[in-house]
Amino acid sequence: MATSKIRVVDIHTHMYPPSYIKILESRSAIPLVRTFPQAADPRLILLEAEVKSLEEATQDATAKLPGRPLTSHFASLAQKVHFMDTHGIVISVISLANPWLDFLSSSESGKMAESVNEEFSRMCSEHPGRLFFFATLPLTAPLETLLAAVSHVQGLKYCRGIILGTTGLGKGLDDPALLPVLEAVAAAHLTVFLHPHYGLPNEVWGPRASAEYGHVLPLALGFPMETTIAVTRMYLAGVFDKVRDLRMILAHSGGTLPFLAGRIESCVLHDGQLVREGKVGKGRRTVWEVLKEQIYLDAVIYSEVGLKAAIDATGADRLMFGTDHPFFPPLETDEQGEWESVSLNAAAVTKAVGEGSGEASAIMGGNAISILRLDQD
Ligand code: 5CU
Repeated sequence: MATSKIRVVDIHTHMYPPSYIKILESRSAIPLVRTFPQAADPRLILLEAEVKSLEEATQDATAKLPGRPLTSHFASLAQKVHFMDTHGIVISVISLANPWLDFLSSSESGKMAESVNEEFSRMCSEHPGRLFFFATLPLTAPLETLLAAVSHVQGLKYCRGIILGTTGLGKGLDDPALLPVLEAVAAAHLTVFLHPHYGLPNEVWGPRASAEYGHVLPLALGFPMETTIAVTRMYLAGVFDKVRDLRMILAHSGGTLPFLAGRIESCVLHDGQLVREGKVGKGRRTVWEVLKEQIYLDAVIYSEVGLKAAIDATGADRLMFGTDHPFFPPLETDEQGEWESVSLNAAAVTKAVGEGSGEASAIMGGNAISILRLDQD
């Protein structure tokens, strides 16, 4: 990456620690890891959209392989550091990848969260100053366990926030039962990194998708729409007003929020029910205001067009570079070399705000260092 003198920080970068991979290997429903005689690497199968091809490959050894190869990039810390060094990344804020602990029973998730968070903490301590992490919460556990998990991760030296999916306790992020958790997270000064996993229902993609369109529809459209819907529900439920100290980084530059915020605003203003119920009166913070006051966006959008919309929506001082490593590896060049998915995001920043500009330096690392306190141990 052409980023001389800039301290590059990657805030969107995942891992599955070995203990988590073990659980996936033992499972028969997604998420799971499965080996196939025709492939060298095991396959990591995560998404609902991959279930059909999993069934087909299980029955027919000539069928296309489901999911994605589970390479060393997913679980090896040495590989993460090699990736950072290859791309000039000085600091990474690592997080467990989707679907986190969502599939564990309420009796299992508390213990697993504790051990995964300790494992991330240990990994960070092996590279002091270079690695920080977003912790994982046991969302299927009882409230008491969840709140204890927030206290636990607050005390972990390298923890700077929590990674959160869109399901919350099972009913979404506008669920009033989730408020005590969001309040505890905000009070602990932990930034939420909101990340999608479930996308949209499979039927939306049509009957040709599984055989012909690869992962494009669920990843390019399902993920961003999921984030957009989750945050809009939070906004409509007044969650941002109820938890004013809540700070959220939205994955993939906020899904489609920067583009759709104006339409959301207009729909609110013109909604008879909301107006009748007094929800559109004086004192209401607009979506735009919430975006500028409580939301940060990552810069994982791969083009300057999307990035400019993100900058317009929240301000260049609220955007943070990310790679989405270990997802989107190069398919035709060496995985140990430079990744095109990374250079696309870096180039988008340069094209949007100008090479060597103060804004470029802020987005590529400066913002993350100050927002996530990465210059403090
Ligand atoms: O390629 C994928 O499926 C994914 C995923 O599951 N999670 C993610 O963060 N990026 C890509």
